[in-house]
Amino acid sequence: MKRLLSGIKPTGELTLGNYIGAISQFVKMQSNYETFVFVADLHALTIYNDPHLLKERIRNIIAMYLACGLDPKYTTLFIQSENVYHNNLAWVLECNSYMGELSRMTQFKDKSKDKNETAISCGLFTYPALMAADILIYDADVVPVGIDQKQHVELARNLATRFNNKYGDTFKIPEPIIPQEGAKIYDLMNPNKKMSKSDETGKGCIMLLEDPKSAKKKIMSAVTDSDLKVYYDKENKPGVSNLLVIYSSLKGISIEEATEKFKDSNYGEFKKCVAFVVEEFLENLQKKYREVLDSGMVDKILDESNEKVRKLAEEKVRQVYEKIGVGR
Ligand code: ATP
Ligand code: LTN
Repeated sequence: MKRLLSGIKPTGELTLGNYIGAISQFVKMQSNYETFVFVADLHALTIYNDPHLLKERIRNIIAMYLACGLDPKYTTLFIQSENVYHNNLAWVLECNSYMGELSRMTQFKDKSKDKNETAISCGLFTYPALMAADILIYDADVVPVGIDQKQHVELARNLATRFNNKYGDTFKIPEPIIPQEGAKIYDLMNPNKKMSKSDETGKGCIMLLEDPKSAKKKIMSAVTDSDLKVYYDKENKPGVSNLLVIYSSLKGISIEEATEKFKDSNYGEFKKCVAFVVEEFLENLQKKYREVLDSGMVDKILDESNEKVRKLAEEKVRQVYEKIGVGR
C-alpha cells in the first residue's frame, strides 16, 4: 500500500481553508493509503507563539483531525516534536540545500517581504528542509497539500534526488497531491488573498471553532461583485467563485452541480444557502470535536502511534547516517 503523509502547523485556529484544502482531502484518501498525519509543531516556531497557547493548539488540532473524520484504523496521528528523528534528518538535508533554492521559496519571500531583517528568523528560511525531512523520513509516496505548499514538496523531491545521486538510493521521491477544487480558499473580504489562520482581522476568515452564527454572518457579508449572476469565473468573479467552491466542497458535489443549482438565484438567496451549509457543517463538527476531547482518546492514540513513527524514523536516520559516514 502506498504511503500518504501530511501535516498542519499549529500557528493559529484552524480555518475552513485548512479543512477544505487539506483535512478533508486526508479523510477522503485515508482508506486507500497507509496514512500519516501530524501536527507540525516545530514548524510553528518560525514565528513566536505563546507557549501555553501553542500546547493547547497542538492537542486541539489532533482532536480536530479526529472530529473531521481521520480514523486511527487507517491513519497514524502524531506530533512532530515527539519524534526527534525529524530534526536529525532535517540537519542533513539542510546541509544538502542551497541558499539559492531556499531563497526562491515563495512563502519565504511573502512572509519576509515587509519585515526588517532582525525580525525574520533563520528557521523561516530553512523550514522547507525540515518539511522535506518530515516527508522523506517516512518514505511517503504522496503528500496532499494546498497549492501554497506545492513548491515545498517539490523541494523535498529535489533534495531526495540530490541525496540519492550523491549517496545511493535512500529516499522515495514523493508526489504532491493538490485538490482540483478547493486548493485555495480565499479570504471572504478580499477574495484575491488566501484565507489564512494568521490573518489578524479575522473578518474574511472562518475558523472551525468559531460560533456558527458568526460564520453565517461572515458569509452573508462576503465580498462579491456587481454582476448579480451566480456562476464560476475565478478571474472576474473571485468572491462568488470562492463561495461556490466552499458550498460544493461542503456538500460533496461538483462546481458544475452547484452552479446549476444557483443559476436562477440572486446573490441574497445564494449566500443564504452557502451560509446555512457552513453553519450546519460547523455545528456538527464542533459537537464531534467536544466529544473527542471529552473522551480522553487523544493521548491514547498519540501514545500508540508514537512507537510506530519513531521506529520507522529511527531506521531511516540510521540508513542516512550510514551513507553519509557520520558516527562510528
Ligand atoms: P498560514 O496561513 O498561517 O501561513 P497555513 O494555514 O497555510 O498557515 P498550515 O496550517 O500548515 O499553514 O496549512 C495546512 C494545510 O492547509 C496546507 O496543506 C495548506 O496548503 C492548507 N491550507 C491552508 N490555508 C488554505 C486555504 N485558504 N485554502 C486551501 N488550503 C489551505
Ligand atoms: N509546511 C506546511 C506544514 C507541513 C507539512 C509537512 C505539510 C510541515 N511538514 C510535511 C506536508 C508534509 C505548512 O506550512 N502548511
